[in-house]
Amino acid sequence: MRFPAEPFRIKVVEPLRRVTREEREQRIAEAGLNIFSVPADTIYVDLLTDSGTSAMSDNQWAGLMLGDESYAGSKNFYTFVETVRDIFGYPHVIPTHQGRMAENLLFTTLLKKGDVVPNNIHFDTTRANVEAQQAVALDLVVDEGLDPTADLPFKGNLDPEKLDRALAEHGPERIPVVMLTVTNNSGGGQPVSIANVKAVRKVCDRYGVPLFFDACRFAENSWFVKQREPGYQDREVIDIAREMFSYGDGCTMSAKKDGLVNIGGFLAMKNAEWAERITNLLILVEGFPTYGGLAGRDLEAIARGLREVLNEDYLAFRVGQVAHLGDLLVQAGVPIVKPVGGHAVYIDAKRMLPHIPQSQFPGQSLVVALYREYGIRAVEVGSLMFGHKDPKTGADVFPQLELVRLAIPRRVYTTEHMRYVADSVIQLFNEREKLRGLRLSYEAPVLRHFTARLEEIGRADVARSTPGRVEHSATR
Ligand code: P70
Repeated sequence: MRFPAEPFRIKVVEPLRRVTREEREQRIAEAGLNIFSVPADTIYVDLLTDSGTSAMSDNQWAGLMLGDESYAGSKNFYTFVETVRDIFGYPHVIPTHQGRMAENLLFTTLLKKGDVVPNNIHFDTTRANVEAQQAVALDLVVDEGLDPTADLPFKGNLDPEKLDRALAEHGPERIPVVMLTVTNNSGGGQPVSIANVKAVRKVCDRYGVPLFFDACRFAENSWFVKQREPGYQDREVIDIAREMFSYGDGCTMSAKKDGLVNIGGFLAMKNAEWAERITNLLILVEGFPTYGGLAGRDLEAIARGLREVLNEDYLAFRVGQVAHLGDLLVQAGVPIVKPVGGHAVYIDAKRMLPHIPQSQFPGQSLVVALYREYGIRAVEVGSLMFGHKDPKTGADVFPQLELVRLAIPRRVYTTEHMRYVADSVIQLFNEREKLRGLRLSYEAPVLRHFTARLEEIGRADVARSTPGRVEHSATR
């Protein structure tokens, strides 16, 4: 084992139900081949998301008991604000029930029709919240960030030259904010370097435009900086995080990731006038400013989670466990995005399934097979999530990357679970020519992947009768 063993022991366990292949076959058919519609208790290893799926520590659970549920002025709010200020450095802290509400409040307040928001790559909810204001979400990641084979340390970087061109072309008056997503989820969980943050800040300053972080996975990003960026090896991760945020004007945060909680988020910023406008909106849609859609106990759990996530033993294990899964797949020849990101392994479905055209959702085809054959839930980050019709020509537009994400919940699965996942993916890889394309039978106008229904084109029974396939007692 080339990474540290779990720096925790298990005090409470959640038993997993045994489910037969036949039941899964039926469940996924009923779900219209949409993995979001499958009951979670029919899944053995659930890698749908690392969001809101963390195991909280005994310290966080103890914090829940100290929840002060006063409508206004809960003591947990003050602990929460103090913690966010200490790590992020922004004076105005606004709690929200999760990340997308932070995005919604920010963009509703700042954007008007026709505005443009640059980002390294917008994640789905961020893009949808920009577009809901009839503004344009511009992805300006460095070119190598879109090349799954380029094994480089900071593929999440935003290209400062592309940003400069965008600002010159659209004018700073149409760009109210520049965003930087750390780590860059849609590009494979790749980190952004501090040098890049500084370079982006410089361009923003030249045009007088503020810089905000989408900070969901800030601790994992800071860990990568410590591992990979010259000059940061001897710095504490918390100091790296503080330095990174010092170059920004604020952040949106989904605490469901690096807050190590099951629900929660926040906005934090320097600008008092924006904070006031957003707070007024918060009262309308979330709640009083000292709870913002959360219980007092949730605020306490976030405050404690934000400290724990910066523990370097935890981060070494966390990022190491994800990398270990990636290594097992690489050794077997499975094409994945390299290097492995902080929270997930991304399988390159375009290269794994070249016989399925992007118009037939190769990524989703793999997702369906992983559930049906092995009880594993992954998520497609490709043509189903990001494909759309060109508003002018009506032609299908597909994203450059067609990925299947195996997102690893924090502190939830053991290394043996990772081996089971690796064995399963490798089996499917060895039988990949049996996978078939899919077609859509229903799609919603926005964020279609959550509710879409699909059908298999020329259904083939993958692996069912193949000798030597992985059997796992827990799923048979
Ligand atoms: C994920 C989840 C959420 C997210 C994010 C970034 C960079 C904002 C948000 C919104 C979403 C998801 C995707 C597929 C399946 C399940 C869930 N990302 N910015 O897993 O935060 O969810 O709290 O509103 O990654 O990557 P929130």
